[in-house]
Amino acid sequence: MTQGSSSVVCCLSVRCRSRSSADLNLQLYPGLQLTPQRAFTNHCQTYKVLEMAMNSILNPDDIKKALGAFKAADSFDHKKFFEMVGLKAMSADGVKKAFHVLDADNSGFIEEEELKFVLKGFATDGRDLTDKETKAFLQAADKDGDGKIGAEEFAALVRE
Ligand SMILES: [Ca+2]
Ligand SMILES: [Ca+2]
Repeated sequence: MTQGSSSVVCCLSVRCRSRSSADLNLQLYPGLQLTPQRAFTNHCQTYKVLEMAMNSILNPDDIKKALGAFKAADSFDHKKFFEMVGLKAMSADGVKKAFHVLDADNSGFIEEEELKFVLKGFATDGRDLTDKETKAFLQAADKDGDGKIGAEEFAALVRE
């Protein structure tokens, strides 16, 4: 997992519902070996790719435990979740990497729509957040009030 890794590795970020190739954004992730073509063969495997990327940052067992703790609708608590998955104690670099995984369309922000599916960025079987949870999560993170979560807002939130 060094920056100087010789293998060029790509993470394909494309929303499941969109088939437009214009939505394709390539992101570099150390440690992932999927080619864009292979990932795009089944664009609904996107979350699988995100999961793999997240597993290279966090401990999969911790992710599993954290997802299990918030299985019930409207039970999501971002503070406890970030602590359980190990993000709270993670280096700034690791938090940044996690942010880029969760920014599925690579726009530089986690928008409300991405936030709703944010648990799928940790594991493909992660549930969707309810509208109430999504709004509360966004409100907690969105300090500048632009309706989306930037990298710095995300970093601040996981440290809370
Ligand atoms: Ca985004
Ligand atoms: Ca914001």
